[in-house]
Amino acid sequence: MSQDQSKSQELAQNPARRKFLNTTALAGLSGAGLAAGLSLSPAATTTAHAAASDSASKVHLKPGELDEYYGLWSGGHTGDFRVLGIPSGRELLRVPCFTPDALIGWGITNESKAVMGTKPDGSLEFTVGDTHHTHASYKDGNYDGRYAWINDKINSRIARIRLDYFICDKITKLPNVQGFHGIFPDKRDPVDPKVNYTTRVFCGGEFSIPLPNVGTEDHTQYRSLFSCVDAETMEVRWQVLIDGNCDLVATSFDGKLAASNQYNTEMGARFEDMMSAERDSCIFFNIARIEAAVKAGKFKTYGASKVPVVDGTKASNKDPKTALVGYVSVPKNPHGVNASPDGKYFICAGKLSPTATVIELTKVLEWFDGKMADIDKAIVAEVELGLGPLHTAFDGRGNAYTTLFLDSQVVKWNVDAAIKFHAGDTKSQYVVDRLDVHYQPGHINATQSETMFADGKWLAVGCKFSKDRYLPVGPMHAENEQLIDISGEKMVLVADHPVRPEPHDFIMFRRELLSPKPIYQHEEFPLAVTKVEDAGVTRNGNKVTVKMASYAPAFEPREFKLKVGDEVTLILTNLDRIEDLTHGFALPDHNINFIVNPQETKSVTFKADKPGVFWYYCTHFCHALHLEMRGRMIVEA
Ligand code: CUK
Ligand code: CUA
Ligand code: CA
Repeated sequence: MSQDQSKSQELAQNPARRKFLNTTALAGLSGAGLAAGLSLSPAATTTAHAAASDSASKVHLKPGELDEYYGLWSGGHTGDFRVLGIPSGRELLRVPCFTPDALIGWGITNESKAVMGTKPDGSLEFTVGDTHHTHASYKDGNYDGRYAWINDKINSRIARIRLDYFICDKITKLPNVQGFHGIFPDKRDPVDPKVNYTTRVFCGGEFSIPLPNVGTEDHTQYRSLFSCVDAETMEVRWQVLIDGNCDLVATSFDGKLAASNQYNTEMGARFEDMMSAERDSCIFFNIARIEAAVKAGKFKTYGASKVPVVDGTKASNKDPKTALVGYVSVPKNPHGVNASPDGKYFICAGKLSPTATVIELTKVLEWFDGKMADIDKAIVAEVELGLGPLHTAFDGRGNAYTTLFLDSQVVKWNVDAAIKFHAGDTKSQYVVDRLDVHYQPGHINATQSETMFADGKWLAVGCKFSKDRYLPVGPMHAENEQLIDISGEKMVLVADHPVRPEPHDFIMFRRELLSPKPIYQHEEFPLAVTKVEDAGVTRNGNKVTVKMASYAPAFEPREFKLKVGDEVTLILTNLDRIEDLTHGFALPDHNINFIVNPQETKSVTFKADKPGVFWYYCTHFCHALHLEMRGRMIVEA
C-alpha cells in the first residue's frame, strides 16, 4: 500500500476526522490546491503498473473479436454522444445531436435541421451543446435497447437517440430552466403494474433564474425546476418548483421516487455563498402524487410555457402525507446520486464533505406515508471515504465504488458494512480497497451498474486529467478513461483509453441487449425515391425539386440544369441494399455534404446563387469506381 493510500484509509476509518474537509474546504478552494489538487505520487503509479499485467489479456481483443459491452458516452462540450466498445475502449461511433456534424450532414440536411430546430430564416437556432449525462430506456429493471437520452446543459435541451439506428430523432428545449444537468429515465410506472418500462425522463435544472426571466439582480428571487419529459412524445409533461437547485438525478426501480442532489440550498449566486451551509439536500419527488396534483389542476404556468408547474417548495410541503417532495439533509455540496442495483438505496457523494450518505428508499416512502416524522431518519449511513467524492457505481455484490476527485482514487466500500458502522459498530471495516487512478476522476460506472443486473466485471473511470499518460500533443491533453477489473476482491487497473475532451457520464451494458438494424427501411422516409425510374427534376416557377438515387458507382440523374436564382430541394435515396455501403454527397461551393446509408433518404434545400458547373461527388469510398461516382449541376446565368 502506498503512503497516500494508508493515509486516506486512516482518514476514512477515523470518525474523529469526519468534518475535516468542512473546515478546510474554504481555504483550499481559494488557493490553487482544491481546484486541481494535482499532487502526483510516483509510488502509486508503480503499484498500478505491476497489478495491470494479469488482467491485461482480457482487454486485448484479437483482430476481428467483438467487445462484450456497449458503452454509451457523453461528449461534454463537444456536444455529441459516443459509442464505445468495452473492454477494448475503441470508439465505434459518434452520434451528433446538439451540434452540426460534417460526416453525416447533421445540421445540413433538412431532416436534421428539423430535429435541431431552426430560426425563421431557416438557419440553426443553436450550434453548440454541452452533453453530460446519457442513460438508456429500461424494461423490467434492465436496458431494453429502445432509446438513450442525453442532456445539453448550455441550452437546456434533451435529445433522444434511437438505439435501433443510433440516430438522434428528437430534441426538446425545457422551458423555465437554465443549466439542465442531471437526467434519468424512470424504470417503470409508479402506479400501473403493466407499464414495467420507461415512460418518463426526469431532468434537473441546476441554475436558478427569475421566473419569468426578466433580468432581476436579486438572486434570492431566482428559482430552479425539476422537469418530467414524456419518453415517447418528448413533450414536457410537468415541472416542480423547488427550493435550492438540482444537480444529478436518480430514479428508483419501483418507479415511485426520483431524486436530485442539491448543492446550492443556500440559493447563492457566488461559490462562497453556495458552500456556506454545512449541509445541503437530496430532494425526493413522489411521482404519483405530483401527477395526481397536475391532474387535479393544482399547478401554475409561467410566461409563454403551457407546462404545468406544481409547488414543491418546503413551505408548501410540510405535511408528509400530502407532500409532493421531501428534502433529506446531506453534507456538503453533494454531487452524484446513484441508485443501488438491489433497489434499496440512493447514495449521495459528498464532494465538499469526505462522506457518502446512504438513504434507504423504504424509509423515504414511510415518511411520505406519515409513518416516520423525520425524513432525515431515512439516512442509514454517512461514512467517510476520502477527499472529494463525486460519483458511485456498483458491482451487484453489495459493494459500491466511489470516485475521489481530490485524492485521485477509487474507493471500493461495502454498503452493508457502512450501514453497520454508522449504527455504532466501529469495528465494521467498510472500506474494502482503494486504487489510485490517473488523475482526478469524475464519473465512474460499472458494467450493468445501474440495472438490477449489475455483473461486477468492469469499472470505467473518467479521469479529468491525463497529465503524463499519453504522448504530449500541446497544451490540451486527452482525457483518460481507465478500465479496472473488478471481478476479484482487489481492483486491478488494466488499461488507459484516451478520449477527446471531455466526456462526463457513461453507461456500459451487455451487447445482447441491443439489436441495431443493418440497413434502413424505406418506410422511415416519406420522401424516399424508391426506384431509379423515379429520379428526375421537376420545376415549379423557380422552385426546383431534384429527386436523386445513388447506387454504386453512380448517381441518377448524372446531371441536371438550373438557372441562377433557383431554390433547389435535392432528395437523395441510397438504393444500395448492401450492409455498410454508404455513399456521400458533396456539392462544391454550396456548403453541402452528407452521407446516405443503405436505403436511407435525406434532403437539402439551397439556392443556386451563382452560375457555373459544380461536380457533385461521392465522398465515401464505396466502389472501385468511387472516384468516378460524380455528376454535374449546371447553373446557367
Ligand atoms: S457532472 Cu461531470 S463529473 Cu456533469 Cu455528471 Cu460529475
Ligand atoms: Cu459512392 Cu463513393
Ligand atoms: Ca451548499
